[in-house]
Amino acid sequence: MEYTFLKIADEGAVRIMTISAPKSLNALNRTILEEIDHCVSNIPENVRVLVITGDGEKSFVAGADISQMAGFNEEEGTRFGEYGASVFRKIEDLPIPVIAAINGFALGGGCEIAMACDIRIAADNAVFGQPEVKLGIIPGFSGTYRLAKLVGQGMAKDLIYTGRNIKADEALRIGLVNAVLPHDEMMAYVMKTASMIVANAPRAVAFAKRAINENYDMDRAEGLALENRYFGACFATEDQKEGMNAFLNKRKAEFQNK
Ligand code: CO8
Repeated sequence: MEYTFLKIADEGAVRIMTISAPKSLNALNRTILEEIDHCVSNIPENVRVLVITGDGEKSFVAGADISQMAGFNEEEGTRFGEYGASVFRKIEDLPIPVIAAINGFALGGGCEIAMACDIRIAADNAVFGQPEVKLGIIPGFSGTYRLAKLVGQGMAKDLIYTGRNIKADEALRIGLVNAVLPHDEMMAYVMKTASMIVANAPRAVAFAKRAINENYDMDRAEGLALENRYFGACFATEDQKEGMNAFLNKRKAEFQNK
């Protein structure tokens, strides 16, 4: 599929998906969501990490497209929210890690797509916020759920009720992002993080992601039992044999994703 609003680039086993709608600071309209949906539904097997970023110097994603939402009635609003949330859920459920490379504004739906990623790395000019109540709506792409999970209910309520923006250093302090880098060093750090993941056993990384995601809403007994099942499943992989064999023979492991 030819994309109008996405630029796709592969660097080794890392796929970089750049959201590109410069006129609206990469705001998400229905077509962009459909393109993201298509992209994440068609990740080739050799890709081990997906990086999501925004085009330009200034903005990651400035939210959902307000001009498109302005005329919605209740049913259309519900459907748009449902669709966006389902696309973000696909990102969260990808079997490979997804890194958000946040190069500027991450507001509303922009903060929400970043929160659906596994790891968030921000440039020092990044600005985060859930300003929806200023527009008469609430975070509708799963923001009330994921923000509260990530930074705690108290801070999520503060950010969502006030609609205030926060800078990258505060986002780091409250645990919304993993790291903050000078703008021109951010992508190198993202790629270094991605390459560290790529060097590891793909099945083990995938099992770890599933265990963390799936035990999120479980109680301790269920969560630990789930982890134990994935742990056991690792021993049915060739990569476990290779990884341990390589360690014992003091050589670098050559993982086959098997
Ligand atoms: N939607 C549409 N257009 C946008 C958006 C947006 N979210 N953000 C920026 N733009 C457009 C501006 O309208 C402007 O267009 P034009 O040049 O034609 O006037 C262009 O991008 C550049 O923007 P500014 O001139 O405003 O640039 P500034 O540097 O002055 O300001 C800001 C940058 C602070 C990012 C500012 O543009 C802004 O506040 N944008 C809106 C941010 C926002 O409120 N985001 C949340 C949107 S709501 C949302 O995401 C809900 C998600 C859940 C949806 C559920 C569905 C029901």
